[in-house]
Parts: sequence; structure tokens; C-alpha cells
Amino acid sequence: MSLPILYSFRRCPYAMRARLGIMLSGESVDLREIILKHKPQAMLDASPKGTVPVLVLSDGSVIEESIEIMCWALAKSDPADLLLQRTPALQEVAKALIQTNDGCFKSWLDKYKYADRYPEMSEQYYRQQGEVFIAQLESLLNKNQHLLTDSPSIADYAIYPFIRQFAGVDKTWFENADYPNVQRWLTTHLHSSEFKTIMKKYPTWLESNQSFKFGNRYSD
Ligand SMILES: N[C@@H](CCC(=O)N[C@@H](CS)C(=O)NCC(=O)O)C(=O)O
Repeated sequence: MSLPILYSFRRCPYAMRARLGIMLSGESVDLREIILKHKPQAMLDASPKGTVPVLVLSDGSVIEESIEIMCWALAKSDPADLLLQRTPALQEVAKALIQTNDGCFKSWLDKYKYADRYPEMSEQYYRQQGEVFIAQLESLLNKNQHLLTDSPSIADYAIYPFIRQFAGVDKTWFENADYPNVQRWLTTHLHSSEFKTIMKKYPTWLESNQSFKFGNRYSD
């Protein structure tokens, strides 16, 4: 049977979380690398909203939200209990954190990253708004090695690609800011073999006419 197709863009934090979820579940997909400026028609036909990631399953059904792609993969197999089935009380906490990340934090992150496009306020102002979430993560990470327990969960994998972007806007500022636990946590994830695997570079599907087997069974 043919593998599901994942349309992905290497640097997109939503696509990163989808690739993490797929890799950590042990599922495999055919990865089609795209660039946002030139989206393949086949992707737009499957998902007219035109965002990545998009997962097209073998029966033709389409999953077009990154968190749902993570959940699809982990529902099939979740050896590390990233979905927190063994600690159901934490599932709602994870959900709320991911919602804050994708909602409020992401919109301040975009303004901080592209402050010149939002001249109403300063870059520093946008950063301070983003720091409300960073401070929340800092206090969680003060209690545990990862956001909810001492092991990573879906919340860590869904959120750290965005904190990576926040940290990258002004690296010197971030490295010197008073968030030692967030710094430690982010460094751990960014230095992991998992991150290395999901950040492997692929030629674009449109240019190379090639998709790539991606997932645990195929990673080296
Ligand atoms: N809610 C979506 C958001 C995905 C999203 O916005 N992805 C960005 C790239 S990081 C995108 O594809 N933007 C479309 C564009 O820039 O044309 C998800 O979670 O999958």
C-alpha cells in the first residue's frame, strides 16, 4: 500500500512539529519538500488553504493542521507516551499550552520577527509580549526537565520549534535573558538526534521530481 504523502517545508515550525510527531511515532510517509513561494498544484488540490504541513492519506483523506498530523501519527503508535495517555490529567494542560503557543504567542512572535512591518510598536515591545509565554514555560521548566514531566510530551515537540524562532530573532538577547530553564530545554532539543533527523535537507519535490521516505523506519 502506498505511504501517506507529507507536504513539508523544512524551516516551517508547524511542519517541524508534524515531522517530529511522525518520526517519534515510528510511522513513515513520503515527504514532498516544497517552498512557500511555489506551492505544488497537487498540494493545493488536496488542501486549498495552502499552508504546510499537509498530510494526504492513502485513502485520499487529508489532514491539514500540524497538531492533527502529530495526533494521527501518535494515535497509531506512541511508544514514549507523548500523548500522555498514562497521565490524562496532563492532557488538558498540554492542550492549553499548545493553544496559547499557536494563538497569542505566535502572533507576538510574528510581530517580533518582522517588527519593521508593524511600526505601531517597537521590536522590544513585541518581544516583551512574547515573553509572557516564555516566562510561563520557564516556571514549568523550573519544576520538571520538560514542560509537563521529566520526559518530553507532545507539548514540548509542538512548542519548541516556535521558541527556536523566538530565540533566533536576537540570539544575544536570548542567550543573556533570565530564562535559564527555557535555554537549557531548547538547547537539549536543538542538539538532539531527533532534531537533526527532522532538519535533514531535501531537494524540492517540484524541482527534483522526487519524494523521500521519511520516518523512523527509514531514517539513518
Ligand atoms: N494552523 C496551521 C498553520 C500552518 C502555517 O501557517 N504554515 C505556514 C508556514 S510556517 C504556511 O504554510 N503559510 C502559507 C504561506 O506562507 O503561503 C497548522 O498548524 O498546520
